[in-house]
Amino acid sequence: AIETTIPAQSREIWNKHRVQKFNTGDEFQERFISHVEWTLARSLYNCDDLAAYQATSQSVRDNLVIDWNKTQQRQTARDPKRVYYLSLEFLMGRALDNALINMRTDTDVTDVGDTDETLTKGNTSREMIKNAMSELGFKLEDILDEEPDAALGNGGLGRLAACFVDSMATGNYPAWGYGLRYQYGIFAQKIINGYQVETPDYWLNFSNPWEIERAEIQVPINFYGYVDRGQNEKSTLEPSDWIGGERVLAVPYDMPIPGFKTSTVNNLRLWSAKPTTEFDFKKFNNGDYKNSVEEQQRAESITAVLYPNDNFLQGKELRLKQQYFWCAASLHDIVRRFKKGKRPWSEFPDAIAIQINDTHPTLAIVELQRILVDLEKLDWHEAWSIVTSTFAFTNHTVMQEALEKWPISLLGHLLPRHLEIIYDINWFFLQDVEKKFPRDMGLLSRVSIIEESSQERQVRMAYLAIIGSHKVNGVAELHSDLIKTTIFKDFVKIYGANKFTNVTNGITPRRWLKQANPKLAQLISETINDPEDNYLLDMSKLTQLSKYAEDEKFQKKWNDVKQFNKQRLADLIKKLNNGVDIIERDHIRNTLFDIQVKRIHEYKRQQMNIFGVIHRYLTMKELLQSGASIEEVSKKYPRKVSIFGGKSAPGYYMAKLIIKLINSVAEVVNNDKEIQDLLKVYFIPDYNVSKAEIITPASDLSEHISTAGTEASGTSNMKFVMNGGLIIGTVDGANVEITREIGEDNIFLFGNLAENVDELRYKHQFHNKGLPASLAKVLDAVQNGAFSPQNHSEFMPLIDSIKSHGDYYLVSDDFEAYISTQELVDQVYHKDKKEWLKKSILSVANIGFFSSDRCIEEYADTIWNAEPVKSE
Ligand code: B1H
Ligand code: IMP
Repeated sequence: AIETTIPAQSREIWNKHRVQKFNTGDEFQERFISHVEWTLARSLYNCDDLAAYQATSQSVRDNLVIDWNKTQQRQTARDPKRVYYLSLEFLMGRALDNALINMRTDTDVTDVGDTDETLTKGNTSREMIKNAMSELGFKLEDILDEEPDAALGNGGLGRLAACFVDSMATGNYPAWGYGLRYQYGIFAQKIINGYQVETPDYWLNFSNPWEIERAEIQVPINFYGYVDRGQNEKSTLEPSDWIGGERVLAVPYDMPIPGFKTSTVNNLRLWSAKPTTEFDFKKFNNGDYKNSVEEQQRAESITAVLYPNDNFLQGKELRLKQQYFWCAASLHDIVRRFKKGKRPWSEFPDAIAIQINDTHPTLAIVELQRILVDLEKLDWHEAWSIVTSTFAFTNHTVMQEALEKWPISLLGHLLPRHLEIIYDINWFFLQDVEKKFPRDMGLLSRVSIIEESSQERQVRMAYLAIIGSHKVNGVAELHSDLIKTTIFKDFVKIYGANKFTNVTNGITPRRWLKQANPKLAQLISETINDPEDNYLLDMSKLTQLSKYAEDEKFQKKWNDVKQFNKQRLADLIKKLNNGVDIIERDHIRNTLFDIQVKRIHEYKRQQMNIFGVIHRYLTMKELLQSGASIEEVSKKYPRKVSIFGGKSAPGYYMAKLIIKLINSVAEVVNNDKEIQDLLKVYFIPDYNVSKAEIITPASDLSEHISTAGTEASGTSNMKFVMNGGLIIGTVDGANVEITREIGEDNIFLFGNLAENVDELRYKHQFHNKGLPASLAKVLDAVQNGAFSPQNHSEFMPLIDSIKSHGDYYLVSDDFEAYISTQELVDQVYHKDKKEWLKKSILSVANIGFFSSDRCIEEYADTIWNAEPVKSE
C-alpha cells in the first residue's frame, strides 16, 4: 500500500487537517453555505432552487467522498476478490434523495468496533437535512425536483444495473460498475397531436455534482489499422502487433454509490471519449488542419449518445465502436489494478469476476485474451483458461431481433486483431465439439460463432459470450428454462446443464419502497415495530404484515396510503395535462387506477390493453343505447382510469402507432359526456425513473401482459407489487415466481402458456382461425374511423398485423381471457374492497424475495465466488 512510503511528518499534518463529515443540521448549513459561496460563487441573494440543489448535492457528496475514499483504501488493503459489472446502460435516475436515504453521518454509527455495524434510525440524515434546508428557506421536495434524471439506459436492463450497484454497495461487496458517460441519455418524449416526438436529453446542461472527473487518467484506445504479421508470417496464436489507425482517449468519471446502513461507498466508473493531443505530422505536412480538427471532433461522438433501442439490435458501426471503447478502457483499468498486487496471472480469476450484462460487453472477452496473448505474452491456452474463468454472462432476451450479430467485414475493419482472435476461439471450440460429437456437421454449423448461412457472414455475440464464460444465467426461472431448451439448446448438450443457471431479477427496496413510497414505508415500520427500517435489508420481515391482512383498522390505514399516492399521481397528471384534471378529485377514491408503464413494444402488448379499453367503451355505449341507465352501466363497468406511459424506439413504426392509438382513444373517451367520466384514458408523456417513483405507488392494478415466453423477467411487476398494487398478467417472466411467492389468489393471471406459443403461431400461419367476436367488434370500430375520423386507415397496420400477418403476438388468442379477467378485477375491486385490501397486504408481505439484495447474494455465492468486505 502507498501509505507506508509517506513520511510520518506529512502524515501527521494530513491527519491534523483531515476532512470531516457534517454531522448535524448546523454543520450541514455551514457546508451548504460554503458551497454556495465558494463552489458556485453565489450568495444569499441569488441562491435559487437550482443553486440550492447544487450546493446540497455538493455537501452530501463531500460526506460520501469521505466514505468512498475509505472504502477504496480498505478494498485495496484487503485485496479481496473484486467484482466488475459491465453494462452499456445504467438507468440511475436521480441521486440526491437516494443519497439522503443511504448516507451516514458519524452520529449514525453507534458501533464501529465490531465487524457487524449497528446503526441508529434509518431516517436521521434525511430528516435532519430537510429541517436544516427549511430553516434556510428551502423546501427539500422542490430542491429534489431540480435534479435531472441520469437516464443512461433504455428500460429494464439498464434499471436492473442501477438496482444492482445499489445492492452491491449495501451488501459491502467490493464491486465496481463500468459503463459509458453518454452526453445524451434516452431521448425526452413529447406527445404532439398524439404522436411521439423525440427531443435530445442533454442532461449535463448544468454541471453534474454526482460525477468526479478523473481528467488525469487517459486510456488510449485504438481502432481500425492492421495486424503486422512480421517477416515470417507468424501464427495468429502468437503475440501479434496491432497497428491502430485511429486513436482516442478514454477519461473516467466516477459516481459514488452509497450502500444503505453501511459506510461502504462503491464506484460507478463511466468513460467519456476525448481526442488525443498527439500531433499528426502527415496531416501537418499536407496542410490539412481542418481535417485534423474534424477527426478530433469525431472522437467525442463515440460517447455522445445512447442508442435508444430496447430489445432490438441496430447494427451500426458507431455502436460497435462504443462497445469496444468501453470494454477496452474498462479492461485496461481492471488489469492495471490487478497488476498493482503483483500476483501471477494464473490468479487473475481468483482476484476478479467480471459479469457481462447481456452480450453488449462481449468484446471484453476478446480484449482480455488479446491483452494476455499480445501484450503479456501468455500462451494462448493459458490465457484462454484465465479468460473463461473470469467472465460470466447474463442473457436478458430470447427475441431474435435483439440477439447481437456483427458482420465480419465491419468487425474486421474496426478491430482486425480481434477478428483473428475470434476466429481462433471458434477454431478451438469447434475442435472440441467435433471431438465430443464426431461428424455432426449440423451441430458444428449451428454452434459456430460465425454464422455462415446469412447473406454476409456474421459474428454471433451470444455464442461468443457463452463460450468465453464459465456461467450463463437467465433472469427468471421460466426464462432460464427457455434459453436452455431453445436458443442455447445445443450449448447445453456441449457443456452440460450446469453451465446454465438462473438468477431471478430483483429491485432495490430503498428506492422502490422507502424513497418512492415514504407513507407506506412509514406504515410498515410502525406496524412491524421496526423504527430503524431494518426490514429494508431483510425483506422477510415483511411477512409480519400478514397477520393484519384482514384487520379493518389496518386496512383503512393501508387504503389511506394508497389514496394519498393516487392523489399524488393525479396531481402529476394534472400538471402534465396543462392544469386540467383527468380524474375529478372527488372520484379518485373510487376510481380504479389501471396502469401500464414500460417501453412500448408489440411483445409487451400495449395494443391489447388499448383494445380492451375500446371494448369496454363500446360495450358501455351499447348498454346506454339499449336503454340502460348510467347507474346500471356503472354496475358492470365501475369507475376506471387507464394510464399508459413509455417510449417507443424512434424507428419503431408499430410502437409509435400504438402510442397514437392510445392518445386517439383518450381524445374520444375523455370527451364523451354520455359515459359521465366512468372511463378515462391518459398517456403520461416522457416516462422515466423519477416519474416511475410517483406512478408506481399509485397503482391499484398494473398490467404485465406480454405474449408468454417473450418477457424475460420484467422488473416493474415487482415494483408495483412491493407498493401494494395488484397485477393482471400473463404466465410470463417473473410473474410466475411472483405468483409462487404471493399466492395465486393474489394475482390475476390469464392467457396461453409459453409452451403453446409455437403451435398457436403455426395455426395462425396455416389456418384462418377467425377472431373472437369481442375483438372483431373492436377492430371494426377502429377500422371504421371511430378514433381517426379524418383518416380511417390510420391504424390499419395494427389491425392487419392481427388479421393478415399471422398475429405473431397472439392478441386474438388471449383477448377474451383478458377481457373476462378485467371484469373479474372490477368485481373484486368494487364489490369487495376488503378482499382487495387483503390481497394487497398479503402481496407486500410476501414480496421480499424480489429484493435485489437477494439477487446479488445469489450472484456472489453461485457465480462470482466473492465475499463482502466490511469495515473494521
Ligand atoms: C431486456 C434488453 C435489451 N432484455 C438490447 N434485453 C438492447 C436488449 O440496446 N439494445 O440493443 C437493450 C435492451 N432488455 C430486458 O431486461 C427484458 O426485456 C426484461 O424482461 C428484463 O426484466 C430486463 C432485465 O433483465
Ligand atoms: P485504483 O484501485 O488504483 O483504481 O484506486 C481506486 C481508489 O482506491 C483510489 O482513488 C484510492 O482511494 C484507493 N487506493 C488505491 N490504491 C491505494 C493504496 O495503495 N492505498 C490506499 N488507497 C488506495
